[in-house]
Amino acid sequence: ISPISNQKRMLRTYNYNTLSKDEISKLISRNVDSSNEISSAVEAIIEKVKTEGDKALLAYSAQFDRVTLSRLVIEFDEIEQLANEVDEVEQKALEKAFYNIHKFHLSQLKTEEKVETTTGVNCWRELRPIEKVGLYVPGGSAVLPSTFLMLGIPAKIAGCKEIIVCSPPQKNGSVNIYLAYCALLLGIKRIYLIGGAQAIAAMAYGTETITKVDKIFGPGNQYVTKAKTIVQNKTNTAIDMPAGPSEVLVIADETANPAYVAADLLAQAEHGADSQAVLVSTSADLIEKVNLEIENQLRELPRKEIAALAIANSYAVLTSDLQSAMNFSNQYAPEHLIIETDNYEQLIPEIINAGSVFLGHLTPESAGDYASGTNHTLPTSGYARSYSGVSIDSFVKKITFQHISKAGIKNLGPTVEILAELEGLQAHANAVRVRG
Ligand code: HSO
Ligand code: ZN
Repeated sequence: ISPISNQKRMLRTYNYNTLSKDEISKLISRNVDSSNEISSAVEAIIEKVKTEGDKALLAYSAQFDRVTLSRLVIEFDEIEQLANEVDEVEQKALEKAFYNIHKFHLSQLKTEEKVETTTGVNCWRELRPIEKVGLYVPGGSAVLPSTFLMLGIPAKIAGCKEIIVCSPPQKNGSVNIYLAYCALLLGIKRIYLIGGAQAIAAMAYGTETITKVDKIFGPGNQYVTKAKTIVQNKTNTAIDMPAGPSEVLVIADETANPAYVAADLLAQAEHGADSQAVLVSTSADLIEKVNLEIENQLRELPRKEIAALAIANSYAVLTSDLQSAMNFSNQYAPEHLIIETDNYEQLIPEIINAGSVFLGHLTPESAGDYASGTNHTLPTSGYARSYSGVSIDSFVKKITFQHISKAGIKNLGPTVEILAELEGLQAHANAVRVRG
């Protein structure tokens, strides 16, 4: 696929009008494990955890985390001690985030009305929490206490009985103090020091110390994501979604501020070298200015090496109008969509595929990543076409109920009998007839 011009710029730029269908599908495809390399490594890890349990977990932390662990779990008294080390300003910030996320997620907990579908026949749904859930909190190149809040809060609100939390051990063989503080806020009593694909395997199969769970949640690197998809197929443990390397797509027109757009792209890029930050714009001039801004802002970032790799793995698309920009975005199905235009409202009905949307010039993705209230565990790699982000719904089952009265069975019975007979299922018809 040939980009528009010389490639001295940070972002390769393509012209939407000249891209063929094929080129677009190449451009939007990401994280395909074509050689199955990741798959086979992860299969081996899962097998070892399944057969050797805790012994395998300890061996993997020595191998992958380079820590020799004497225990796999941090208990509550140690959590309390660690949490004490968080300073007051940081505590307040974590509490504010907790409050907003809690408020937004609590509003999702709704009781549905009973429906009388026909006289004497009542149908309804009731929520029941998933009993045992496993939360994976990443801790590779960055420890993410915010992810702990994003998973722990809906799990608690939903009323899950057992909440297993796994996160990779720190170099000192313990847990990060901010995770400890989040555990206190959430009322979670232990944290397991297990990371990577081995944590997913442990929660799917259970080991001497880890309880097998009904559903596993949380983002991770490509190994973690692959492990989630494999255990979902092999066991009766479900997963939230295949959440892989993080990504953002920014739609911006000439009304956008290039410094804001660049900052948003870089916020994504610093997550990891495999992250992707895509700019779709109606203005060649804006793309040019954003490139300059990226260059300047990148220089100042502590994680500039990582961010630069991700930017090299990213691109810009020039479109002739906002509708085409939205068409591209819908095909890409981004985890995060930021719309930096004055008239973002007109575009809302046109959004078909996106995990979470940020509207206007003053709404950075970072707000949603941490503290506005929405969840940041979202479908990546095009899965926003068919998956939603994590919410209360992810932690509950919705069970349907029905009750039929005397009048109801008289009213509905004949319909059921006819349908049973036309399917040739006499016993079904009888189950109604004996009640008549
Ligand atoms: N952007 C990430 C979430 C995150 N950002 C955590 C910072 N910390 C995936 O939505
Ligand atoms: Zn982020």
